[in-house]
Amino acid sequence: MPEFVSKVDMQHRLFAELSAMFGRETPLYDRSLRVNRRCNRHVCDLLGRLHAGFSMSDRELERTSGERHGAIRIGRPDEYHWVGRYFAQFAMQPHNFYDTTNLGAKSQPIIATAFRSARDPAHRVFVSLLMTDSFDDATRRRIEALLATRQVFGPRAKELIEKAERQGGLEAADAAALIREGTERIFKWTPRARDHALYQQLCAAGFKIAADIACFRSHHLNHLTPNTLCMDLYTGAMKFCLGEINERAALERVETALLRLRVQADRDWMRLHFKAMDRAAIDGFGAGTVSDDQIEAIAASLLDELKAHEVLPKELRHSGFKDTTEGPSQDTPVFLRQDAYRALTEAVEFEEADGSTVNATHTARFGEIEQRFYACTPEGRTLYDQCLEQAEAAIAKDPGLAKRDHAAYEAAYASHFAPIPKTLRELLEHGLVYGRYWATPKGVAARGSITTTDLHELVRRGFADVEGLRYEDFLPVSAAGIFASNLNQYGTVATAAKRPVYTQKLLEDILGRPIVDTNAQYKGAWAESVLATYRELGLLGRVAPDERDAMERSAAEFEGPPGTKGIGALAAR
Ligand code: OOG
Ligand code: NI
Repeated sequence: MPEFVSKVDMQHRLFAELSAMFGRETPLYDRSLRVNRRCNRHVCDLLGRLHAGFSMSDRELERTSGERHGAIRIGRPDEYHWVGRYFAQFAMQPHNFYDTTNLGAKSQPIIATAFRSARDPAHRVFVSLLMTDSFDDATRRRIEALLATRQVFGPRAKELIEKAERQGGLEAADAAALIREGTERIFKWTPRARDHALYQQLCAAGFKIAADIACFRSHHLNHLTPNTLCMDLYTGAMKFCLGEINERAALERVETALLRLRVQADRDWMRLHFKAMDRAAIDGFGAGTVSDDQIEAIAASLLDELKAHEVLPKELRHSGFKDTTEGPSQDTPVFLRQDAYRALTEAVEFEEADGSTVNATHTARFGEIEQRFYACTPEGRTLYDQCLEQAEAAIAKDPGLAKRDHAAYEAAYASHFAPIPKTLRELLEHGLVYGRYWATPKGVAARGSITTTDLHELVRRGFADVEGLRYEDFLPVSAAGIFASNLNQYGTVATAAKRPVYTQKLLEDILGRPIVDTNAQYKGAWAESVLATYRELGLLGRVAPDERDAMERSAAEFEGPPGTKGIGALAAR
């Protein structure tokens, strides 16, 4: 029997190599990783004082910092199909259907899914498909004609994928070759494009997204996004390094971020941010304190390091850092927060049909970063959407505020998220986020004498414990905003005579595989853990039969489609 490489190991290697590739292509990405590393190091210094016993070596920090999400944009359904088969070899399945064609001012002619592992996802890729039928016939024909002449998946990649499907995996040399197909061809940036006239015409008509996809020879990564332990620390640091704010302003932002973190970084925060860390180890940390002076010292030390090593030389060109962070306000730990340095203007050589070349530029690849929080229930999502809509409407009335007075902007933005509670316990008690529950030794010892089945009461009395489920997916509105801001073009209006309606089924047919609905997965993980908790506490018999049935149905669904296992298998760790 041949020895196959584990698909999850292949996934880690693919993303490590994509990260190295992207760093070579884009030096600013590498610098942003270094800035993030310095920020995270200083966060760990603070956490070490706040949680007596916590420490993290540089090596451990590096190991926990490998998580990435990428974004690629595909032009043809058959290419999209191959992308699905490619990622399946890395234990990544399509999760959720995103339709950005109907988001008002932020609409793009794109449908998408995100590939990730169902269980304990490490990396993800947001894969978009350009819907050429949302354009008028003439535009559509030109885009499709150009797309028809490119081949991103070469014979070698297809052969390896077919072999892996046949065998059920790949041996080491083939696995390495499949990863190389990704880093050397499929996701590699090439500064070579085609048909400058079409490029200009598409851009001028407001179809930049189509130009970005159709005129290039590969599915280059648009961005590759690392995680940060503290978004506001990182954005302050990056704005300083890019020369957008002076040292005094930077110090103020960095100190503010650390002061907030001192309050926010409780045990639940630790569980959320260090998902590989042993639960018992986190519970065993003692309560420490961090004085204002110590925070000042940590902030000063970070600024010194940035000044010495990371400030971008004046002559290196960039397009600046965004002024506002996408997602919830800094004090609202739901979904995810994302920010970015703006898309770089890169030299591109267009090859024309007559063999001549045109030197031009293209602006699309940008430098995103994110911080992930708790997964919302449908009720939580509705409340979040309402808050976001109000916040965006208010901010639109004074778009210059964030630049003029960042603190005032933050306060105004946060005020619209006030209806959402700020701690995990409150979020759970209001049914706004999903948790994973388990019985404590104290609870198991009290088995027989416990009478309540109220989960929150069980947690309050120490009979059960809970952690929040981390949000592992994307947000349609943020995603659309990301397209718009990095293309610097809001809203692409469909020009087709009859506006098509796109369905999940359509994308599933293109992929030839089902798309996982992650809401059912989060709910299933919750239900499975609650049932196990009741069972261990001897309370199953007290749960109303219809409630129990519903939970059992959710838990069963959560196993997911064949070949996948739900996130909840984690509960067994
Ligand atoms: C993908 C946009 C979606 C995110 O973080 O929401 C995305 C793209 O720009 O191609 O990456
Ligand atoms: Ni992204």
